[in-house]
Amino acid sequence: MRNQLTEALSGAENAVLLGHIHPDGDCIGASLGLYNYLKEHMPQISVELYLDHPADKFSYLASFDEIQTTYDPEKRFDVCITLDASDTERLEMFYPYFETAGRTFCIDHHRTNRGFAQENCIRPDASSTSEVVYTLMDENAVSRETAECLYTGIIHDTGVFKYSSATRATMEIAGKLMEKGLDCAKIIDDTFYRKTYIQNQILGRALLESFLLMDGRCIFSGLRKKDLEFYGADTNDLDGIIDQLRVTEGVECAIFIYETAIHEYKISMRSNSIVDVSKVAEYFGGGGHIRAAGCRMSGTIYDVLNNLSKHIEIQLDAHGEAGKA
Ligand SMILES: [Mn+2]
Repeated sequence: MRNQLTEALSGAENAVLLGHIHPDGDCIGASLGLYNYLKEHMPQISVELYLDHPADKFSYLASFDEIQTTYDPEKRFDVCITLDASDTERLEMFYPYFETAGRTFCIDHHRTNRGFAQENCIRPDASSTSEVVYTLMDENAVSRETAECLYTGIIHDTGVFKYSSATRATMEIAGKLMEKGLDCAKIIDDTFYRKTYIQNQILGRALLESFLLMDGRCIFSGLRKKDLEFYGADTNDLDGIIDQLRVTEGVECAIFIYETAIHEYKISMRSNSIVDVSKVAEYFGGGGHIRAAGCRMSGTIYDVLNNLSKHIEIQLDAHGEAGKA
């Protein structure tokens, strides 16, 4: 089968797979899925996968132990494949592998991705990069191990098939992956719903600290570095906070921010039906999707909140005006 993937790898002796900084379930699932697939079906190519601190809860995925986490300046690769990274900055410390590779191929589903590689397979209508990766594979050649990786990725980027990004195509692919013999209920519980004690504590703290604004149409919560330190939480422990904020009754838009260094914040935004949060994130140098996006900002918690809320309010007001017309 010839497609963009086999074209990109033709004649290569070695290849490197890269994801984005703070890799999420989709990034880890898509890159490990492709890694396993290439090892199984293109053994003539030596493949390496580099990710920044993948969370241990994904250690049940095949070849998780083979993920490399530190950059080696001595290494050069014939081909570099990036997965789930919307721009080259998201490759962070592994960017030099991309820069020095003989050929580059980008596989992604972020709307804001401008196609930064020589070859690009960017499908903004796909639920996840894991879904895109599946379409580049020979269906019959997908092993149970590879299927488990891709299924995990789809689960994570669709909030267990709940977000509007989960289409009929997503469900059909997930169905084909299930048929490879996956214990889907266990995957969903273990990687999506199970929380450590610390994660429950920090979730509780974030909910206690939250407050409503814009007549209850927006909810905001912010955690400082010292809050994370108090609970012994790291950034991997913050998954799911934004989703709980989003389902607050009456809320259209949720914002969750946490401090990464003094007066430096990482921002996550979600919306339900009106606000295009990717526009807001892009304005501040970030990116994402209409209903889920993020960026980084500096200042105090209140500077960040004021700057974001201006942009959100404009969209809410414009929607209100359009409704009256
Ligand atoms: Mn993704």
